[in-house]
Amino acid sequence: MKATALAPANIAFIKYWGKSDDELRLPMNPSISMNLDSAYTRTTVEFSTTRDEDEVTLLDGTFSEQEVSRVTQGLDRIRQKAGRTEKARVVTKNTFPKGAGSAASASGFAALTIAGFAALEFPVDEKELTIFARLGSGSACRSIPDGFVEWKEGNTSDESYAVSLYPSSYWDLRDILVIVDSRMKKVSTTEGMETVRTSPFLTERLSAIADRMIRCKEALREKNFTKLGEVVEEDCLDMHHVMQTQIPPLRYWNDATRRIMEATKNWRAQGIPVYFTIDAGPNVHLFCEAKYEKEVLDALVSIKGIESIIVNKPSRGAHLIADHLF
Ligand code: 2P0
Repeated sequence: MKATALAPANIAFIKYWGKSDDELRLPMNPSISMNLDSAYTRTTVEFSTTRDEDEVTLLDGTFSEQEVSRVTQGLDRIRQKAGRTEKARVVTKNTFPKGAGSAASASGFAALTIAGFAALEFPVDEKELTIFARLGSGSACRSIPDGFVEWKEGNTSDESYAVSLYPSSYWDLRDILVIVDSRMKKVSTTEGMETVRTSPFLTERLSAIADRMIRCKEALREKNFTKLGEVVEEDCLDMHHVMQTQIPPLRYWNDATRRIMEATKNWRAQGIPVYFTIDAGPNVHLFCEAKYEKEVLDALVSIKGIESIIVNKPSRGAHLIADHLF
């Protein structure tokens, strides 16, 4: 009754920000993302008949009580579906800083879902796995299918699931994750989204999403990098506009974030096709085609305030692996 899964973090091209149903984590809008091969979570789950309660451990860090209870609730949903009652030991490890806006909850719940069902040897198809991952953390559903992924918003839990648009081998892009602050953010994404309706710009963003989804899918289909970059930056800035105009306002950027955003524009003017996107934190994802990776990394050397850099290629989705964490 033991299994281990590896799940990638994902970076959204069209972002998820705002829920139409908080409990079911139904998003207000569909989203599109790419799985990241160097930013991932490994999780081992072992159920045992002799265990009295669930035990949840994060290696290289700590979970808050709230986070532990979110994991336990995820285990409860898995147990309920599989018709089982055994308690579990869960050990998990990230390759990147948790809570710094680089989607640790996405890879975490994707890994927990895959490992949990596998440990109970309970077969669940990919669509349903994405639904269970979504119930733990919305964006986690996008870490399950391969490569480039769409999360359909849906009006019911069954309709809100993720599918692969293209496999990871489809387009050799790079996501260069520039960490400028690896500390936990003060406001979690779940809390941040609870006040999304206080922004007067929410409605405007939502009405622009259908067109952006079309442009993003066209850019992927045509492998048109400029078209992709433009729509991704547009939606990133729009989401942060909504965040910054919520009450209370969510301001995630720091000086280094702004320096990189400004530099990206200059690098493009100098002939390096590179665009940025930023999640709910100060860290910046720079993306480019593989052939420009070195130029972007060289350009970053002149930027002050960078803690570390993680270069990601498109990744396959969450899957089982043989090496357990305990
Ligand atoms: C995204 N983010 O699409 C957007 C961009 C953050 C900014 O999905 O409350 O941690 O657990 O469903 O999944 C982060 O949201 O939120 C997120 P919950 P989650 O990647």
